[in-house]
Amino acid sequence: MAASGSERVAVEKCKGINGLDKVVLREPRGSTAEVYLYGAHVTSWKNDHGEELLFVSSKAMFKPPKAIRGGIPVCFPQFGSHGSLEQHGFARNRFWSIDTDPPPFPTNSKSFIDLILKPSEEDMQKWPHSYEFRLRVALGTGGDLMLTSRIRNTNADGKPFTFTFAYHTYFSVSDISEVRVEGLETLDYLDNLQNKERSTEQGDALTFESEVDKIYLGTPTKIAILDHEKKRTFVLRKDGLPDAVVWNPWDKKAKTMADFGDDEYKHMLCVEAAVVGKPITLKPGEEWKGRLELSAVPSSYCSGQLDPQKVLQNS
Ligand code: TA6
Repeated sequence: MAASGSERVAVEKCKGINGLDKVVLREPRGSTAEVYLYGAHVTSWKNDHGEELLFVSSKAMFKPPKAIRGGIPVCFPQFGSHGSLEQHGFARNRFWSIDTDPPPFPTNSKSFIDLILKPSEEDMQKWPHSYEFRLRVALGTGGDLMLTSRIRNTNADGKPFTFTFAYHTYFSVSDISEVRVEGLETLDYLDNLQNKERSTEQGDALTFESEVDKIYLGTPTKIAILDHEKKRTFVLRKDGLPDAVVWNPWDKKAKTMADFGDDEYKHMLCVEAAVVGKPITLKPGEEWKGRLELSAVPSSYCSGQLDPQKVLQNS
């Protein structure tokens, strides 16, 4: 029965693009989020004005085995080309299930879904390890989006395994040349455009005027993305995810991507909570937890003088 205006269903299972299963989360004040079981992929996060906060390409293919271009792909058990597996691992192009019996995990949100991924025979050929990957996607009161991953080593042969990981978040921005990122100043990074060469970031906020593909090591747990035009600040909080990747393909790379529009680089920025520099190793029975919390707050911004500390402190 379709929900009436007043009666908002907090968690709705339905069909999305190409008939793929998805779950819609609704929060009483109006925020929403959408998650596809294909890749446990968040493809939409809207505030209580119905404004979309995540970027999804108009050319995104909702067709396995291609990963969905945009939203929040989950990179596991390998980030990028940091290993012998396919780029960004295989979790983002697998069908996940709804976890009907998750271990206790208290939350004060009513709008959440638990998803689970276990290895298939095919995966075991590529990555010979048993694991349980549980992902909870939740909408908090006030519309914050929370993703919590719990990965457990269930190998019966006593073998540990090692992995890297990222929430590859595509933020929707008004104009990339007007965006600043606060919290990564003076940090060391690996430059993916310079053969992963290690360098140190300059002292000011990041701004964007060309292709960028950097892995910042050992970042603060809070990073701010300020969208000047929209007077909006995304605050990214992370736990168990020491690194952060910043990516924008800019014009040339954009033209080489079939599932990405030539000018779409102007309206997106990836800032990804990640574990890359120091991969995680789990012995059988051990569990790792990685949590991401995203908020979108009005920027206390006026006439060119940004006070990063105020943004990071107040939010
Ligand atoms: O996170 C940045 C990055 O690793 C870039 O190197 C770029 O390749 C991007 O991910 C997108 O990767 P994809 O495999 O989704 O095309």
